[in-house]
Amino acid sequence: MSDTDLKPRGKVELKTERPRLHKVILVNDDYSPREFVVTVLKSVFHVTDDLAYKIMMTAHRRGVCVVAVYTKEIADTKADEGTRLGQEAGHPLTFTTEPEE
Ligand code: TYC
Repeated sequence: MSDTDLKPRGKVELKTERPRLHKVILVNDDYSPREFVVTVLKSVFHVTDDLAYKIMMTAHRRGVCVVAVYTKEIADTKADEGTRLGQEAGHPLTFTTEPEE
């Protein structure tokens, strides 16, 4: 018999944690045309015209607006896609991401 007793002592708690969600944030600027921002929001985030307009106007008035929340990888991909569409059209449109609390 070995000297090492490997029997588990006490209860082992198995916790499955949900992956932390990340916010995609639309950042206001002075140059991207409003209609262009609405078009990008609709194509990348599949929101209605009405919601896209509200998100754009919130960012326009307050400086930023949370567009949606996703797992980190999807949030980063969507933020990059929106920012890239702006760059390709010559606009400084910017999306960032940050983890939810
Ligand atoms: N502020 C821009 C304008 O007046 C419109 C705009 C809104 C740009 C939201 C970016 O995230 C943005 N043309």
